[in-house]
Amino acid sequence: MSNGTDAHAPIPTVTSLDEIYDNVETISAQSGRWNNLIDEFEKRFGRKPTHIARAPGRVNLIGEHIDYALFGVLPAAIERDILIAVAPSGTSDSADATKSSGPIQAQNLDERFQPHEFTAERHDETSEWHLPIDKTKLAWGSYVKAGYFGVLNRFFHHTSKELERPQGVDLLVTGSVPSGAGLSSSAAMVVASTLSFLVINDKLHELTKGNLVELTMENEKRVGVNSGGMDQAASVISMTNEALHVTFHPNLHAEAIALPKSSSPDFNPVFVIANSLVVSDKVVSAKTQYNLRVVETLVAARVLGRSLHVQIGPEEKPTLKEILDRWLNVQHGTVLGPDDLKDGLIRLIRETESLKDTLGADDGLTLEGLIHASGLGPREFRDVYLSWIEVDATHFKLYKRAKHVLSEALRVLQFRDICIASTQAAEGESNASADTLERLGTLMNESHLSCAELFECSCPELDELTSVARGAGAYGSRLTGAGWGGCTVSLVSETNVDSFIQKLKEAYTPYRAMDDDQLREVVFATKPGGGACGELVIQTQCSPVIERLCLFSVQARLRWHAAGALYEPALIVLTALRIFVTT
Ligand code: NG1
Repeated sequence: MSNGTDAHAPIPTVTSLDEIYDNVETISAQSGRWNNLIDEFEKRFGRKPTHIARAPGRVNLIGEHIDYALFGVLPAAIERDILIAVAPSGTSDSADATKSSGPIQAQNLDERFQPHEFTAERHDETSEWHLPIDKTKLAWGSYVKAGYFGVLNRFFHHTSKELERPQGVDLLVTGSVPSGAGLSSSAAMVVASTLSFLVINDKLHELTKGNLVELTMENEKRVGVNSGGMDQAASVISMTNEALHVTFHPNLHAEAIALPKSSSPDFNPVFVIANSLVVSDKVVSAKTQYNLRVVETLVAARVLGRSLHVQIGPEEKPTLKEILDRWLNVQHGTVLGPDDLKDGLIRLIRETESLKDTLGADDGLTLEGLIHASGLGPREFRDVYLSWIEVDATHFKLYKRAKHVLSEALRVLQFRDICIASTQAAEGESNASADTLERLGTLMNESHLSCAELFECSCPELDELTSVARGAGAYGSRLTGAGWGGCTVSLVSETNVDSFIQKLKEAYTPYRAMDDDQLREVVFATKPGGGACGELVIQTQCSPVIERLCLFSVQARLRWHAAGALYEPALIVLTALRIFVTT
């Protein structure tokens, strides 16, 4: 993470829902879910949870498949989240306690997801923990294991201290982020499970937010996808009502970007998420889709760099951003400012066009052609580019992938500029106009086209849904997340949100037979801004269920004060949301 204060801030804990959700309606809507989780936990495990970990999903507004090329992206956390209620169940008293962790019992409120029970093993006190994860099929328990594995090997490795044995844990999960929909349910699951194991083993205070992003990125790779880091950063470092410009090179850094607003609902932008209902399973299809794109963009970077006489060591696999920096002679560790980055990208896109044939033009290069273009020998090439990742392809489309990545990186910066200018023009109070919305929408449409035609990560349903959305009045519409299914995000004026959703229902065939509740599950507007809500307001206006949670948190605080620094076991909510970031 960057050296800004954001990277070094501790992971926050909160004790009431008003510290997470910013308006009474949301607190009211969410409290039933939280209370139900607590009650169900007690029914299943015979005691109350000691903590609840929360991690939100995210919508990526623009910047698709460029995080692993180390270019900046612009996601925002959404209200939908993963909650995990947890309580320790102790360590085993058996003689083998140093060789196996306490047992983990993981259950899910959704009956479709079977319970998982596992322990981690190690050869002796100083060896690595062993916790097999099946990468060939999608199992929700794998994400829990991935979080656990990371915590074990980071905090319980090479230790022989009696007290440092990992606790057994009972946990119960509930989630409102649809899976396989590009809203990052997997990262939310890994972040929440990592937080759960950290807090139960009293390790939370040993990590900063930056450490947590890095740890959860590593953890998620254990499930089999070489993800870039956008999702974990968005889930951990997010602020209500703002997007994040997350950059990855030379350090992970997050900048809060206020989204344009207008006092007139006609020009007040709202982002509407719509699920195509095509489930894209990133893990299962990784070798022909996601992981293949990771390899294609890395090899494209080498071939482009080589042609531009950039120095690349034989064992290195630099990303496109690193090649750009070297080509522009940016000093190691120096951050290229947004304007210089834009100029550099424009020049590199031009070079990519002139090197179209070397990069395999539209049809791509065979493996032989690829190795030849890389300038490496066959064995070296396999060692560097194929030994750590499984891919399956006859042709590798370097030109199309590089062109998408570079042009998408440029669009992110242009989108950021429009948001910033719209706030600055009105001296702190954003005043969006039709022109602001049109310009943002155009960038979103261009992004979708590039994903569909150059990066080939769309599908017919996503193309149809984005086109229906434009016809229904959206300024712009694009797929969000990895693609090949999942969700779209559309920019709509506040005035038109209801009619927009109604038009989608009429025009997108899978929505036609849905009733209102079903439709709300698959098409929803991201929350518009709302002021923070004080505790008193919640207590006087809320229903009995909310009161229970609020009172509980108040008692917890009183106990805190009464007991000085000694905090009695009580409900603490751990949240990845509402973390301060540098602007
Ligand atoms: P989804 O599939 O939406 O969670 C994935 C990656 C991101 C990013 C996007 C494409 C994971 C966990 N996330 O997001 O890092 O590369 O695809 O922009 O693999």
